[in-house]
Amino acid sequence: MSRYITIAAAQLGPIEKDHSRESVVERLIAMLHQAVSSNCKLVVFPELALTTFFPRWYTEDLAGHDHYYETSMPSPATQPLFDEAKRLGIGFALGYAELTEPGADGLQHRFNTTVLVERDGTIVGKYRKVHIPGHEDDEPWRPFQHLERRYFEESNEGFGVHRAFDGIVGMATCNDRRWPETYREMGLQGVELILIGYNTPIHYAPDPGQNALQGFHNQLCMQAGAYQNGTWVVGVAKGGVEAGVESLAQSCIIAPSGQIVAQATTTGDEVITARCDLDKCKDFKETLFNFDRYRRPEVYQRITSQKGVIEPPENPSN
Ligand code: CDV
Repeated sequence: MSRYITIAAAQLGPIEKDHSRESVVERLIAMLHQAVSSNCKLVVFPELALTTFFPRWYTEDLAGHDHYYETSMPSPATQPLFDEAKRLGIGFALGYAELTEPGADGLQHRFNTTVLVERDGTIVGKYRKVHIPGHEDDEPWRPFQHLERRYFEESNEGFGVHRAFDGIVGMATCNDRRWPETYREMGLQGVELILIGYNTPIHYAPDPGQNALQGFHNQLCMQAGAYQNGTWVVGVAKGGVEAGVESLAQSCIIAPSGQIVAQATTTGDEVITARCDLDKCKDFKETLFNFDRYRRPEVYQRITSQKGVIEPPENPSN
């Protein structure tokens, strides 16, 4: 059996501080049209796709930066994207900064969120980023800041999956893609398609030795996650030089075999597509990675009971 869906990864080039939401949404809609002309049913946009990557600027006054967040989805600025996608019968995943209504604690919360929208315009679900990288406080020694931990809370909602697009679909965001737990949590729910947006600066200040490996690590973690869980993975960048900071592009679509079947060739706005057979997941889920038959959760207990590394005691004879 085959269950084909043609999917687009809609890579974005830079969004500068003075670019309006409206102008960005126009770019997204232009890519939506390109995707439709390639018969796509789903378009995946990057992490924080509506604004510049604002966590690179330190602020004492978080509330003074609330204009970077959406308080509703669709928001007034994104409504034209929702309307056009529905008219065209195409679904999408969109990363954005979310400022919630006050919760039971009376507080508003800030999340790095992705919304998944079906072909008929209904919202399938939201994913709020779990692994928040970077730092909370100003670190002036860095050439630029990565203050995601100041601007966003860690979500405790985990990695849910959804029955959508005639398959089982999950989401993750940027740094999540480096953690095997991300994929396995969804793999254990039978995921067939994982959608991942990212903003990855080439320069990694804590260890610049990793700069030259950014592209390699990007592919390494997403290809491994796809293969080890028998799932399609769509990785979508906001790439290029934004506010003087160069970010990785290299958006790609990865098959359950772990092979890359489509990859961006530029660092700007670019739509890549692939015709994905969701039934291909079974080739891996029912053989080498037949979880029910071969997994040994009883010997994996550290995975959920322990956070950091606990080394064995020193050998007394040394
Ligand atoms: N937006 C991100 O999560 N970026 C991180 C960087 C800071 C390492 C990433 O994992 O790509």
